[in-house]
Amino acid sequence: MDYKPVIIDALRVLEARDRADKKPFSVRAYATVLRHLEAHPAPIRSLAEIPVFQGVGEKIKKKMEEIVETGRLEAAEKAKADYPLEALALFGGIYGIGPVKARELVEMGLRTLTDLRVELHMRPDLLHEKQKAGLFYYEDLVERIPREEMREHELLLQGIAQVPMTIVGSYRRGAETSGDVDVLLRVPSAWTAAEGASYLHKFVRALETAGYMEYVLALGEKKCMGIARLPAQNKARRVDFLITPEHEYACALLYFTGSDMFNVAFRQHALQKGYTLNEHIMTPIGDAPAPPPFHTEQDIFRFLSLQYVEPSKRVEGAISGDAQSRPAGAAGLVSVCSTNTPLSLGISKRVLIKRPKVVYP
Ligand code: TTP
Ligand code: MG
Repeated sequence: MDYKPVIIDALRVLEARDRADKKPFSVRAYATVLRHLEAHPAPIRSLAEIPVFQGVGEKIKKKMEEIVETGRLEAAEKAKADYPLEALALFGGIYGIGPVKARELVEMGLRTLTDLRVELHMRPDLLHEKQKAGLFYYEDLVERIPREEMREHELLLQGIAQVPMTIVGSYRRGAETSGDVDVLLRVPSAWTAAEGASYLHKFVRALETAGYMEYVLALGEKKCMGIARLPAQNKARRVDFLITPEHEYACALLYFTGSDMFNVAFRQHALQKGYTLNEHIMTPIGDAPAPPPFHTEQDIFRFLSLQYVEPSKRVEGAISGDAQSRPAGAAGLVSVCSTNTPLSLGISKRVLIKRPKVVYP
């Protein structure tokens, strides 16, 4: 018998358990071995056929041995019994609900959205207002937005913004569907924070008046997160607006265009050149010279001696392989001066711990 599918299932359960328990290093270890196992071409029918993977420790190896010897993994059986993983994932997928709250709901015996809605009816303080909005809009918000609809958001917003704006994220990368509408609003560098905030508040008010913005989740000086709906559409969508002064615009455009994997590889490359990079600014480390002002993304690539990568090519750093090894795919960063040596980190999406999307001001 080939135990590989049993091993994969059991390790997936443990990965999910440790994600629920917020153990990122352990999650990463399971993700690594799972990636290797999924790519492993041969069956695993005996102890001798258990493959040795680089970076996979003794503990996980023992678990694979237990499965080959007994046909099951006790820790995974126990995890399945203790952790209703589907319910945890369901509740954790509601906007505003993190792993701790999801766990609390599951421990109360709740398993489905209906359970949660009924319980909330009896105990209105079970969720705070934003979580309630997340639950209310859940069915709409889990759906991805078709590109044609994204274009309609763009047209509507351009008509109201009164400052240059760009929809970034997956839309700018040319994706056929997007999870949300990420918008950068470019304002003059001379504006004070108060002027920026005043503009943002007026803009959001105008979106409400237009019947577009339906629920404001968070509104700060520079950022607004909300739930909006196009006039003729029946689905509510997540929208994020970010005020960016002109002198930070290139860095913001690069960062929020992503993808997140591309950003990781890009920042790593900047570090090698002696700079840290975030969504606002590039900063020299030690005695590296100060960078010039960046007006465009191309300026940033050029400064770091990289060939420009079109947004549509900014996909994962490289699809698989260990952090040190694999060369980049089409999206790999290519150094202009080092005879086209790919510089991607070769980080797989699975090992990347995404920062949580939900941010409360
Ligand atoms: P997201 O909207 O989370 O991602 P996305 O637009 O690429 O994908 P989706 O269609 O699912 O919405 O974030 C926008 C960009 O912000 C993302 O492409 C890159 C950057 N970002 C990071 O670099 N790291 C992160 O952890 C997150 C959440 C975003
Ligand atoms: Mg997005």
